[in-house]
Order: sequence, then structure tokens, then C-alpha cells
Amino acid sequence: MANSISFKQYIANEQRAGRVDADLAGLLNDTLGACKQISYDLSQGALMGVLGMAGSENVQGEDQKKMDVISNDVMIAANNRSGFVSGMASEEEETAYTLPADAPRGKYLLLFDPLDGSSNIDVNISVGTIFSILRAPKGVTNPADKDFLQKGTEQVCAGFVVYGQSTVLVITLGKGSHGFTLDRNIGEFILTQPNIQIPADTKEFAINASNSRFWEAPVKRYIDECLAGKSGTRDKDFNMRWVASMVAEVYRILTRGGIFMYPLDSKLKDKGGKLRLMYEANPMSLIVEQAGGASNTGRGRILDLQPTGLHQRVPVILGSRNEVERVVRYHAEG
Ligand code: P6P
Repeated sequence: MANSISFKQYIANEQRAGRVDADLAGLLNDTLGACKQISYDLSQGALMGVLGMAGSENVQGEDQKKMDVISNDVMIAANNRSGFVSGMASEEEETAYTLPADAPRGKYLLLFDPLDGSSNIDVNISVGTIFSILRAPKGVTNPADKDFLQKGTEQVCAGFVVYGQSTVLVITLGKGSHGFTLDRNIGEFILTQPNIQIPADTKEFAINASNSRFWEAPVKRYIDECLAGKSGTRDKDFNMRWVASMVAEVYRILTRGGIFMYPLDSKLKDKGGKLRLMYEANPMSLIVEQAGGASNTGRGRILDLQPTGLHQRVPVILGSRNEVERVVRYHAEG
């Protein structure tokens, strides 16, 4: 695109403006290098023999895909000797990842879901990498799980890369959310969607409707009204989407509005929810709020939650602000 800047140029401008330091710039460039590798591996699919199951389980007790393991290894290898981080946390690692003893330690903590939505890989539906960056505690050589348990409002940066027909990075450094498309000819992410704004209203909701018998009353009330459309209390008909890939849902919502819901239900009550707070809900919530949307558990703002565990799960209701606020209101009304 004529006159569009690359991510490298964007981050250099942020450095000159004093909004980003050299370590954060280096960390982001290394992480995006890993995402370019993951994008390439995915694009090769069966040709590279990266489809199918790894034959192992992750800390969540979920069967790992080969690409879950590959993506996790690529993200760790890109960051474990850079000197920009002092520790990492991954959906695929049971506890905080300790850097090699001889590796330099840096200012930041990197948390990530290396391949979100990986159940979609074998059927060629979009998946993605989600990442969150926190400040590392000073003087701590090997951060423990507890050092990662910072509120979402403490995030220095949040981003995801969605591997779809095109590979797109969406990132926020706390001043808006911006989209960059990977130009494979030059291997650079190019600014294509500056200052994303989510429409406050929508006609599109995303929820896994096969769980409807487990939903709490406020969620059932909201979805029933959407399904009733003009014939009910809402003044419009709604459309439904469910891709089973959070990065794809969130990217759609950033692009044209919508509400995404993975609420608490009677099946998930003991676990606290489906989606993980530290490396799914928190980064996505910051990106969505920075794009003018809202993100809530139904009973409170997600970014305000005090984390209690590295793999803690939470309910997630995010997207077009007026719809999220309606669902929150229904929870308050009981
Ligand atoms: P379900 C993918 O496994 C994920 O964590 C999110 O990306 C996605 O929104 C959700 O789970 C899908 O859950 O129950 O539809 O398989």
C-alpha cells in the first residue's frame, strides 16, 4: 500500500517519541519473527507434515496438535536468549518458563497462547497467536508464577496474529489498536488498519449455542432476545457466527463490530470459565477496549481482575460496547 509504514518503522517512531524503549521494540520484533515462522509452517500444512495430533497433552489436559508444540517451541526459541525478557508463560507450559542459566535477563515478561483455536488447523480455519507483555519484577532472575499474576491493566502491550487468508497483526501499546498485514514479498508487517474503532452497536453475536442448556438466566435472556429479533423486544434481527477460534472472532469484531460470548455456565462453573485470563482474555480485552469496545465477565471488567493462577479461566463477554453493557445489565438484574 502506497505510503504505508512497516511495523519496524512504526515501532521506531514510537521509540523516538519515547513511548517504547529499545527492549520492548526488540521483544516485539523477535516475537513477530516467530509469528512469521508459524505463519509459514501453517501455510505449508500437510506438505510439511505439521497437521494432526502430537500424541501428548498440555497442562490443560487438552490433546496437543503438532502445531501447538511447534508454535510453542518457536515462540520460546525467539525470546529465550534475547535479553529482553526475564521469563515467559505459555498455555503449553505448566509453570513459568525459566530462561537458560547463561541467558541475559530483561525488563519484561512475555505471556502467550502460541496457537489459539488449534482444533481448527486440520480443517484449514483461521487460528492465531495471542501475546501479552508485562513488566518483570526488578531483581528477579527467575520469575515464578506469582510474578506473572498482574492485572490486565498492567499490560505494557497486547497483540495477536491471526493466520487467515492473510496474516494480520493487531496490537496495542495503550494508544489505540492497530492492524498490520504481512507482506510476504518483503517479510514485513505493513500498517493497514490504523486506530481501529469497534462500532458501539451490532447485529451479530458469537456464542457456542450447543451449550445453551447450561447457560445462566441473563445469557439465555440476551440470546433469546437476539433470536427473536424484530418479533421480540429488540428493534432488529440478528445474525450468528461461531468459528471456535477466538482470534478469528475478535478480528471480525474489530473489523465490523459484534459481541463474542464464552460465558460462565453450569458445565464450566467449577473451572471458572473456558478461556484463560492471562494469555487470552486479558490481551484481547485490552485490544478491544483500546478500539472503543468493552470486555467483561458479566459481573466485572476483565482488565480489573486480580489473577490468582497462571492458567486461571474466566467468562468472557466482549465487543460492541452497547451490547456488552446490555448483557452486564442483565446480569445485574439477575
Ligand atoms: P468450543 C479454542 O480452543 C478456544 O480456546 C477459543 O479460541 C475459542 O473461542 C473456544 O476455545 C472454542 O470453544 O467450546 O467452541 O470448542
